Amino acid sequence: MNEVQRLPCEAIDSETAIERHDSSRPLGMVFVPGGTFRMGSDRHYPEERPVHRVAVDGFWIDRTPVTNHDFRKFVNAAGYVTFAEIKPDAKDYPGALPHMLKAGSLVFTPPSHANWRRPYGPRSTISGLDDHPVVHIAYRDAEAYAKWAGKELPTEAEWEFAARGGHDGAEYAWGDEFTPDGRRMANTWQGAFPHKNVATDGHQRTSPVMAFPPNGYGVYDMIGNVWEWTTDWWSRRHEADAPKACCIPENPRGGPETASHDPCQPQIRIPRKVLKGGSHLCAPNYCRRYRPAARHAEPVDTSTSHVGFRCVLRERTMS
Ligand SMILES: [Ca+2]
Repeated sequence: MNEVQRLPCEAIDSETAIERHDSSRPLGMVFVPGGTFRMGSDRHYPEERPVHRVAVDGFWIDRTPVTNHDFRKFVNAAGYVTFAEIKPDAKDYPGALPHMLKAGSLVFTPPSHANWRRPYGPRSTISGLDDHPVVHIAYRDAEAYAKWAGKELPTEAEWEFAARGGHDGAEYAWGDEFTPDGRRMANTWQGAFPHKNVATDGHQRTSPVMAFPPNGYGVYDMIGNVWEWTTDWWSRRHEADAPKACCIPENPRGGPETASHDPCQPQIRIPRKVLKGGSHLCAPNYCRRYRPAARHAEPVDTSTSHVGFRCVLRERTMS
């Protein structure tokens, strides 16, 4: 096992999110003071470029991704049914063969008909995975949970700012070294993806949300474990850096929905959102996206075994 750093259970908010310790501190959330930071990276994939300055107001963010325990409370209270549990409507997928229109979600190792209750297919359960991130969550499922909890989903800029933990411009959420002093800081993939997962970090699949150390803001699991939804529509690259400090974008919310479609599949008009943080499937030989600047395009109707989410609260929402 990896070096597990856990807080006492009571530190995890297991009650409804809008309940608070006092009038100003939402349970299970961490305050990220606002500021200006360098978003993106010029050292990796094209979609992370260019590095550009962005300003965000202060906000609260969930200390961990939403867990199976949290999500079950929502489903039970609201009677909610996730996207992966509903049979697709043929009119939403013109040209799809009838046998393909089945309820389900994508899992890295093939079994079909997976959903959040059965993350690895029909014979799997989430028993014993209460403190793991909920997975198989389509964008609208994440939105529905956030609304129920009295919260919102983060923008890409908010998410990346929180993930950096005050290490502006650093490669990773904890600094410039991937494994400082040989220590594993996040649940990623060790070995050659996809055939060999040696799991020297102790986890073949998802891990408990506080299994690795928090970042500088006291936030857990921003990197690795599961990708996380943000509200921004996908864009192929970032805006250029502002020529003057006066013109730095404040609280940017991404580009237009129409630009988020996949140009390689023009017949499919399903818009895509930005995912952040990488997952337990990210391996050095395949996808070095276990960094705050990394981003990935995900169609809003797609849910998989390595995508989850967390929520934020903005000051104006609280007032
Ligand atoms: Ca792992």
